[in-house]
Amino acid sequence: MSDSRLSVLRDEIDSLNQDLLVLLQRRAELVLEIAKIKRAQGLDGYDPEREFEMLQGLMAAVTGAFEQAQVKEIFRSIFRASVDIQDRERRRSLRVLRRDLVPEGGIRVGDVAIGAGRPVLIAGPCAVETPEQMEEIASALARLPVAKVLRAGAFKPRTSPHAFQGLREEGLKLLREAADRHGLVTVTEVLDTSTLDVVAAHTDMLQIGARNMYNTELLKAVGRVGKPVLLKRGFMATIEELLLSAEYILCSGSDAVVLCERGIRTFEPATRNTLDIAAVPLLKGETSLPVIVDLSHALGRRDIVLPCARAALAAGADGLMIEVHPRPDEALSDGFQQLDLASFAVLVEALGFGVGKPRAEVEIGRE
Ligand code: PRE
Ligand code: MN
Repeated sequence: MSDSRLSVLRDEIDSLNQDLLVLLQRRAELVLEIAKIKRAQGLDGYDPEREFEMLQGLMAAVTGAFEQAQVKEIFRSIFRASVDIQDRERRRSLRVLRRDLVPEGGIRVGDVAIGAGRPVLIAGPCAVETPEQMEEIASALARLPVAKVLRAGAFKPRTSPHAFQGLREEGLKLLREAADRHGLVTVTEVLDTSTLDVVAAHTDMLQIGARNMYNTELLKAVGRVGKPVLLKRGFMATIEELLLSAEYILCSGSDAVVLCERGIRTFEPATRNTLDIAAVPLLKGETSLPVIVDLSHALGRRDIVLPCARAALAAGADGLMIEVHPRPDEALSDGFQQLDLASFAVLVEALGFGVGKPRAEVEIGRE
């Protein structure tokens, strides 16, 4: 074949490529139009039946050098790419990815602003146990010169049904009373829709625990309450799944969601979970919602809370959650990971939260 014939043929191929490209892009526009209609009807982008029908039609029409199997393969990849662009459009329309979700002043929990530039401290015992315990913690927390939220569980989702399950409504009252005496705002976990009203009546912020991150009915119900929500990442959840759980809340009427990295389950036994520090900048890159780090549940030990807290803040966390108890050894749950009040005060100061110079080498809770 002469060089001039080759270049004529290639010119024709080039021209066909351009035509195919125009046709493919026209096809893609139609796919996106179809996608809009399907989304409005609550249908998935992927439609195997429709793909099957189209392939049947095409197979019946196959003539020429490409055999049926090859034509099938070519069109299958067009269908895959079409599903991909539908997914991309769907993702773009997610509320959780909007950059204007959170106002300048951050998410307000009473007078505390989360995500407004200054890191917030969420601290308190694993569980509400006694009025005295709550008083000791609330008064210590109130003295700290930092934006803070008092946390404590009243309904406890324990691994074993034989473990302490929390003081329930009585616990909610004790948390509220301790916070009110010291002008603090509160966050506590809501376990299910049946106790949502009573929990919401007693707390300023509702926490969805790691175990409930996939509980879509609960996510929708907390969204409807209208109070700020602290959404913890499930210990088997991807970052994408956490964002979609937040999307449930955002689509149910609440814009005030704070995300919480609390460690994921890996093969490493040295910590209770593996703190996924990378999740902090990754989440913050995707969403404008504030991101906090729960060090106590991620680590399950108190001796490395300080360096990991530093890492969380350096990674851009909008706040830290730390469990603290006046006598951790007597705690009814998670005693091994809670800091005592003295260690907690040292830690807060070392992080530069408190007054005085940050201390470089403090050993927290080393026995
Ligand atoms: C289309 C895209 C993905 C579906 O799996 C099936 C068909 C296509 O590319 O033709 C379009 C479409 O979404 C549809 O017809 O419902
Ligand atoms: Mn706990």
